Amino acid sequence: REPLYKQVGIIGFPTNLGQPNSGVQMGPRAIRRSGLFESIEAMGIELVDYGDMRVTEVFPDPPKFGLRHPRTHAENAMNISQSLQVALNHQGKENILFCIGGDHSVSLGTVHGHAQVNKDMVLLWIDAHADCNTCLTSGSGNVHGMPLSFLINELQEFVPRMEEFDELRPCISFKDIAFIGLRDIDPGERYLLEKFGVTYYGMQEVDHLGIQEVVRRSLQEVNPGFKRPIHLSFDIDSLDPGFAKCTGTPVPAGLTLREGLYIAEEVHRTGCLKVVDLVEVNPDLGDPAQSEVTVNAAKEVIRACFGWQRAGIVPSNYQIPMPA
Ligand code: B3U
Ligand code: MN
Ligand code: MN
Repeated sequence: REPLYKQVGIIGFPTNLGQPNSGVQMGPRAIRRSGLFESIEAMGIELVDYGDMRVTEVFPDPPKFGLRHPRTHAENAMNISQSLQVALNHQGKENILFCIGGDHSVSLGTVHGHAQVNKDMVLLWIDAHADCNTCLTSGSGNVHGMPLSFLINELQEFVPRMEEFDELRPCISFKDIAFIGLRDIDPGERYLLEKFGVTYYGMQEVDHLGIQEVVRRSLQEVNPGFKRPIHLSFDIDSLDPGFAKCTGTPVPAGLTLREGLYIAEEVHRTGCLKVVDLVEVNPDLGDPAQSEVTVNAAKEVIRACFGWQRAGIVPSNYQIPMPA
């Protein structure tokens, strides 16, 4: 089978101020060294590496409404959005772009940027957490648990105005988002998910229905007929800590690597997958063996997104050896 994509783009966003642990800014570097590029080459797909965007830290930057580093996040999000729009316009619509974090605050910029280019995009959020806290419902003040509150139209009445974020207009509706893998949801988040009748499949639903049905329903609900571009935001902490220990907030009883790969493979198969975030890999947490397991899981999810098959692939230049 011919690959669906001619070109894979990669862009690194080494943020870490969306959460308290240092090390997550090393995600792009670790994932670039994981053997990912060899897989891209083996499939005969062209790689365009846009490098890492420079992340800035603004001083002074006291919390607002409990939200830590508001000016820093607003500025980085606008820069991420811009970089992503430039890369997407450069790549052309038929290709796929990977955004490597960094913590999940990067999606504040990536989803915003993607929505400017593909106005009708839908969003799949694969995560242990719902990341839709407002700064008022958040118990932590960490922006990696809040990116969706700035992006979702319906949530704006619950978010206090912060002039720093004025340019970051909301760009997506709850009905265009499906969540999979949730198992650590804060009360305010659960309230909002219920209030707006959001499509979400927590681990209880994954156990009840099976991953196949969960993915089928998620796609059917947000993207019937596979007509709209898909943004897949994959937080590595959606996976069980047995497969991804090296992340800031691991939560037990998560997706197996097989379930994670199945999601990526099925979303790939729709032909609509345009942008993928792979976030929250922190190679500095845990021991070196766990770090390797986590980075490898990220690599496997990424390559499933661009069409790598677990049954193996035939490299584009493969020649079958023949007897003389
Ligand atoms: N919901 C909690 C915890 C959390 C969110 N995202 C991650 N952890 N990775 C919060 O801080 O908002
Ligand atoms: Mn997340
Ligand atoms: Mn998470």
